[in-house]
Amino acid sequence: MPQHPGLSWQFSHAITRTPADSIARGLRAVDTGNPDPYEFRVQHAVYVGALEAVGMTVDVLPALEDFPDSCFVEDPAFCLPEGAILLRPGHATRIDEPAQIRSALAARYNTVLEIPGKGHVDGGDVLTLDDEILIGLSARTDREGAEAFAKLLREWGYTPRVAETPEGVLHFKTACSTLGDDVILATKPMIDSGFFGSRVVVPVADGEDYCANVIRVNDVVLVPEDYPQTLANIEAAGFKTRLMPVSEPRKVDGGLSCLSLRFNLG
Ligand code: CIR
Repeated sequence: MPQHPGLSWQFSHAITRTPADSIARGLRAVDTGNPDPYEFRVQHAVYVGALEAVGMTVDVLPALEDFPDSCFVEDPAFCLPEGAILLRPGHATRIDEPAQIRSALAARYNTVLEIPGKGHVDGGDVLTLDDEILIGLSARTDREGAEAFAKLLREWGYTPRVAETPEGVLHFKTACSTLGDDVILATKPMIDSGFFGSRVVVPVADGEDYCANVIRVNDVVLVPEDYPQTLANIEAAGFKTRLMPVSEPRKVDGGLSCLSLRFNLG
């Protein structure tokens, strides 16, 4: 029985940040060439347009040259209807990003908290479901951060659960996404992990792992282009889709969820 139906996909607002020229030296696990900042900004504008097309108000923050990965605004904060929580990203070059996004959150929320202590959490490791919030331990999110974050979520009446992100996966949500209440898109290792219990799991096709990161926004699922089999699986599960160009964010391990903070102010 969902406790918060629509929590993971019904949104009124989003915050994004324009990619800086410095995105060309953004972090990546495997070097397939630098993203082109101009082309990245074109793809970012398409993404913002897609969020607006489903009825969301989108705040587009200015580029921050001193923070190459700062267009991935999902990582420094987490948003719920009750308020926003500033996180503590786990990579040294990103640790000051929460301070850079605080005022944009304060413009939309009366309540902006910080996770206490010294632990680390990247927003990319947090999967919101209708009945619980999964926090994946990863190279970026440690046990201390996950537990401190979980405590705040409990105080707001949510049910957090700490899980292990599969080996070699950057973020928990690199390998799975929510498609709807009780419906998840996930790679095979994620499915095999048993994290998702009795929920419906739509599989990511073999060889299409990047396509595990999609976003359901109101009545549409935004899906990276070039992954036809996974697209077909999502559509066969009954979801309306819209394809997004992602060649540039992909070069720096960024997916569609990473490019926005999405929230519902009613
Ligand atoms: C990083 O490694 O931090 C960025 N290049 C990519 C961040 C992707 N964010 C996410 O999955 N939430």
